[in-house]
Amino acid sequence: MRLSRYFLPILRETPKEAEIVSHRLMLRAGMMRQEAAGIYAFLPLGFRVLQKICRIVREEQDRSGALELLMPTIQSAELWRESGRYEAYGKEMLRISDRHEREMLYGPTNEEMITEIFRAYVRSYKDLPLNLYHIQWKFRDEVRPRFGLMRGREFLMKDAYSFDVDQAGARNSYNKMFVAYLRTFARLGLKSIPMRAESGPIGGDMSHEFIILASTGESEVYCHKDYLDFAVPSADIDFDDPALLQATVDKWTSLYAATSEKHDPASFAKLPPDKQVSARGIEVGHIFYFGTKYSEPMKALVATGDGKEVPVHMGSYGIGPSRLVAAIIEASHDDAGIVWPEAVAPFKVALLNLKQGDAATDGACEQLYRDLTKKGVEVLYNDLDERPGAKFAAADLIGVPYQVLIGPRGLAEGKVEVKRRADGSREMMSPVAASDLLAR
Ligand code: 5CA
Repeated sequence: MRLSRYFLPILRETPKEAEIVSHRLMLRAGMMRQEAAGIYAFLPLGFRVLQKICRIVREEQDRSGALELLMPTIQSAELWRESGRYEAYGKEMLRISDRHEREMLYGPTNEEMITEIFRAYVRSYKDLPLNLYHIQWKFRDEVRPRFGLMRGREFLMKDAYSFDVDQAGARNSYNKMFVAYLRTFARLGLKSIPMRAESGPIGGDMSHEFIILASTGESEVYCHKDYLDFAVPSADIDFDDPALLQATVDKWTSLYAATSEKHDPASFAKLPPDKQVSARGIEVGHIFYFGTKYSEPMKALVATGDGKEVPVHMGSYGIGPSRLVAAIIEASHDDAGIVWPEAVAPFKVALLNLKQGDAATDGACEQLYRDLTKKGVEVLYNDLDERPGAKFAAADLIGVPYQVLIGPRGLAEGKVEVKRRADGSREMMSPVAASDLLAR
C-alpha cells in the first residue's frame, strides 16, 4: 500500500478525552473515530488489525470443532420474554420498536436466539455435541462507556454456544473452549490467565474469565506467578481426547487465580510471598457453563439414549475482538507508539523513502516495494514528500514490526537499513538481503 493513496489520518496532538494509552494511541494513529459515546468507526488501519484478530479467533474456534454461523443484531423482545431476561436485563439493553410497534432490541448477547435455532432443528442426543458461534456486533448501554474500545457500547463479540445431552458432555465442551482460548490469546501475542469468575446476568455456576495483566485494566485480580510461565497447548492438541483436555484444564486451574469478586484473601495469603501476583487485568474472554437455564424455560429438549426427553445442557463462550485491539496495545507499546505483535500487525513492513524525488532512492524503494508485494509481504510504503523525521515518528507510532529506511547515503554503499520496531535494533544490508529477511 502506498501511503499517498491510503487513508491514515495521523493526529499530531494527543487527544484530551483519552484517559488510557491504547485509546490515545488508536486516535493518534488514525485507527478509529468516535461517532457517539462508546460507539466507534474503524478506520482502515484499525480495521486491518480487527480483521487479523478475528481471523485468529476463527481459526482456533474452527480447530476446536465449533461451527460458524451469523445471527442478526436485532432480536425480538418475545424471545427474551421466554427466558425471563427481557425485564431482568434492565437499562443496559437498547430497546427499539419497529413501525408496527413491535418490541425489538439490539442484541447484548445471543443465548435466547441460539436456543431458538437449536430447538427448531435438533431433537436427539445423536446430533450432539454441537457448538455454534458467530462474530457479530453487540450493544450494551453501559452507564460509563470509557477507555475507547475497551468498554464500548457497541462492540464486536465472538460468542459461541455449546449443546450437550448431559453435564459430563457439557464439561467436555467447556474444556474445548478453555483450551481454544489459551491458544487464541497466545497467538495474539498475549499471556492470558484463566481466573475463576462471577457469571453475572449470563448465569451458571462454572465460569472463567481470561485475563491479561495490564496496569490500566478495570479488574482487580490475584494469581500465582507461575501461570505467567505455563506452556500453552500446541496446535496439534487432540480435541477428540476428553481426558487430555481435562488434564490441560486441570493444570491451568491448579494454582490460585481469581478476580476480585471470587477472591479469597486467606487462600491467597498461603502462597509463598514471591509467588503472589496482585495486579490489574483486562478481561479479554469469558466462558460460562449454565446447564439448563435457557433450555428449560425455552423448551429446548433432546431425546436421551434411553428414550427420555431432557432439556439440553448449554454453555456460552465470549471473546471481545474490538476490546482486544485496545488490550494488545495496552500490553505492547512504548513512548514512541504501538509495538504490534507480528500476528496482528496492520502491515508487516513500513518502507520509508528518506529522499522522495531523488531518482536513485525512488527507484530502490519502488523495486523493493514491488518485490515484497509480489512475495505476499504486507508493506506500507511511505512515499510522501515529508521530512525523514516525520516519517520515522509516524512509523514508530503505527508500530509495524519492521521498518526499511532507504536513502542516498546507504544506497551509495548499496545498502538499506532494516529496523525492528520491538527492540529498536538496526542493521544495514543489501536490498536483496532485506527482501529475503522480510519475506521469511
Ligand atoms: N454470552 C456471554 C458469552 S458469549 C457473554 O456475553 N459474555 S460477556 O458478557 O462476558 O462478554 C464476552 C466478552 O465480550 C468479554 O469477555 C469482553 O471481551 C467483551 N466485552 C464485553 N463487554 C464489552 C464492552 N462493553 N466493550 C468491549 N468489549 C466487551
